[in-house]
Amino acid sequence: MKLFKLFAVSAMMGAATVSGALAAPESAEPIKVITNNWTSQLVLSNVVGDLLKQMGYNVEYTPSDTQLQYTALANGDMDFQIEVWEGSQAESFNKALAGGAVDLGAHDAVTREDWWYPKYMNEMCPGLPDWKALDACAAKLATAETGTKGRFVGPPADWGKHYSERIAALGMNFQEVPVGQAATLWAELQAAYDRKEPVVLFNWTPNFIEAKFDGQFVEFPTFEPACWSDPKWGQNPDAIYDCGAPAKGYLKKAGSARLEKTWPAAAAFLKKVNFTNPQIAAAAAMVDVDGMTPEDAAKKWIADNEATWKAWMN
Ligand code: TMO
Repeated sequence: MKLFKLFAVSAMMGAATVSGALAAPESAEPIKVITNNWTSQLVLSNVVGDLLKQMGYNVEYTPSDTQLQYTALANGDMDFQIEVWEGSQAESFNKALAGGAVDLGAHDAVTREDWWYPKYMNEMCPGLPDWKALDACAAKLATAETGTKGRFVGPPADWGKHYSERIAALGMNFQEVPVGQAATLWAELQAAYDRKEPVVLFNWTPNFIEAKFDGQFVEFPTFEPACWSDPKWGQNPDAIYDCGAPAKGYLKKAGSARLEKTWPAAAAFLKKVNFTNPQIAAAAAMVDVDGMTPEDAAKKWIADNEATWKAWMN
C-alpha cells in the first residue's frame, strides 16, 4: 500500500515534470504583441517579445493606435499590451475589459501624464505650478498660431483628446496645438529650453525627460473619477474634464482572452512581468538619449537584467 502510494506520487511528479517541460510553447500560433508610438513602450515590448521567443513562442509585433488597440484586444485580434497608462488610456481600457479583454496586473511603476513646463518659468509666471497662475501667464505663451491665447503643445491625437475639452471646461485662455509625434514635443522643449523661453507641453513620467530637463507638471484641480463622467463634479457644473489627469496613475498590462486560453504559460509569465519607474525611464533614455534602436535597447536590457527576467519565468 505504502509502496503503491509512493509509486503513484512519483508517477504524478513525473507527469508534472513532463507537462511542465511541454508547457511552453502550447501553440505555434504567433502571440501578437502590440507596439505604440513612444519609446519606452517599444523597448519593453521588444524585451517581453524576445523573452517569449526564448521560451519557444512565435511572436508578431503589431503596431497599433493607442486607443483602437483596446478594441483589438477585446476582439482577440491582438494579444498583449505592456504599457496601459491610466491618464491617457483608462477610458478605452475599461471599455475593452467590459468587452472581453483581460487585466494582467499592474507594474510597480507609478505614472503621470499631464501639462509640463521647464522650471525657469516659475519666475516668469508667479504662482506656478498652479494652473490659474499658468492661465494668468497665457500672453507669454502666445504664438502667431494661437493669437492672444497661450499655446499648449499637445500630444498626438491617439494619446487622448481631452486637453482641449479641459481648456474649455476650465475657461482657460489657451489653445492646444497637437504634435504628430513625440519627437516634435522634445524638439519644441529643446528649442525653448536653449533660449530660456516659456513653453508648456504634454509630458509624462517615467520618461527620459526627467534626466535631461529640469521641470514640473502644472497642478490642475485634483483628479477624481467623477470628473470624467459627472458634469456636476468640479468647478464647471456643465462640463466633464475640469480636472487634471491622475497624479499617481497606474501602469498595467493587458491581454486578449485568447492569450490565456491558447498560451496559458505565456500568460502566467506576462502577469509576472513588472517594471519600475527607473527601469522605464532608463529604457526610454537608451533610445532618446543614447540613440539606440528599441530592438538593440531591448537586447541590452535582457543582457543586463538576467536575474530579473528569470524570476518572471519561474
Ligand atoms: C501614453 N504616453 C505615455 C505617451 O503618455
